[in-house]
Amino acid sequence: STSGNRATFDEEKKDCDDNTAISPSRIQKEWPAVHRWSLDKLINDPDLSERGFKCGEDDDGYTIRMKLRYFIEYLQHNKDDSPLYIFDATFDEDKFAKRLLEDYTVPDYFSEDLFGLIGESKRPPYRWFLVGPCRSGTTVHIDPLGTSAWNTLLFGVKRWVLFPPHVPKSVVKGRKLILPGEDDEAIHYFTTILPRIKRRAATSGGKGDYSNFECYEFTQYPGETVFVPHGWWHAVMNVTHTVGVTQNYCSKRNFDEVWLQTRSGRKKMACSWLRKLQEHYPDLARRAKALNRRDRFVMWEDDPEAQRRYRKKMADKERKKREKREQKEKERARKKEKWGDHRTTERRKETHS
Ligand SMILES: O=C(O)CCC(=O)C(=O)O
Ligand SMILES: [Fe+2]
Repeated sequence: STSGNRATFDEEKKDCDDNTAISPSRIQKEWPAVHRWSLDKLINDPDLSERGFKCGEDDDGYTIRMKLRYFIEYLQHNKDDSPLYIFDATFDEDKFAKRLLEDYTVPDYFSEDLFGLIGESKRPPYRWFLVGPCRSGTTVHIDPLGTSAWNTLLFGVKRWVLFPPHVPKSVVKGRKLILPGEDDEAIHYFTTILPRIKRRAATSGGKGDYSNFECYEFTQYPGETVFVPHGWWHAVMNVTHTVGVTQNYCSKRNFDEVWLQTRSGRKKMACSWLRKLQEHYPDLARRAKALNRRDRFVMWEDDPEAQRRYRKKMADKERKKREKREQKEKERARKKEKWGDHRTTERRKETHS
């Protein structure tokens, strides 16, 4: 993180109220969330303020949670270049935090939800409660499993950029435009890398990787919903503190793409999904099977070799996890032996006496 980002960011903030290209529609006026999801209300919300929400991962990929009350304090006081961001997909499993589900409803446009056939506990994560401090963001990516998404902002301001699927990964990532030692945080992407990408696109004469280059930049305000079509690259930066919600979904329109990615990305789940589709949407099950025939794709349950590989992979994963845990415990024990259990308290006592 370079402090240069901060300066550029403050500059950007001044002129980000243009509203170009894709104009999000104002459709969420009746949600209770409109009144409940301001920072002032959230910090005093009896159902939410004491609940832990996922706001990051440690170096080993373990979830970091923080009580909402503490996170909002952190958000208001931190000076981090790229702050933590609440991105929580399991609030519905908490007896109190699941109240959030009463605060909004899925917009009519996006009501079809074919993964819903699979059941809450088995389906891939699909809805996130988002609380983003100013300057936090999401680096450029495509959403998983061919899903499309809607993203509604209730509080604050977000800056977006979208690239159509035909723009190559190396271009959207700015691969050849990043200098050694530059970081890959969202704020740096918006302030530095994206302008370089656009400059390069403008000077490349529409040749090579930059042929048909397109990107759409716009600013999202409270009450507005952004639609992210499947396969589109996108990045987001929180221009102010923000609160929002996003859901990913599979509908008839993106079914083919979702099927192709799910059958190989979630092999076991794809089998039970196909059975459910067969029951409730026979036309889609036919489409899935036709795609399998076209590609000579063999489903997991018909493929003993894949099952063996899968079991081995899971066993390896489990073993690695166990080893890591044991390693951590050893380290902890070693530190305890070296410093004792209450080093800081003891020292404080000494200085006071
Ligand atoms: O609101 C954001 O930060 C973007 C979220 C997003 O793109 C995602 O969840 O995939
Ligand atoms: Fe996304």
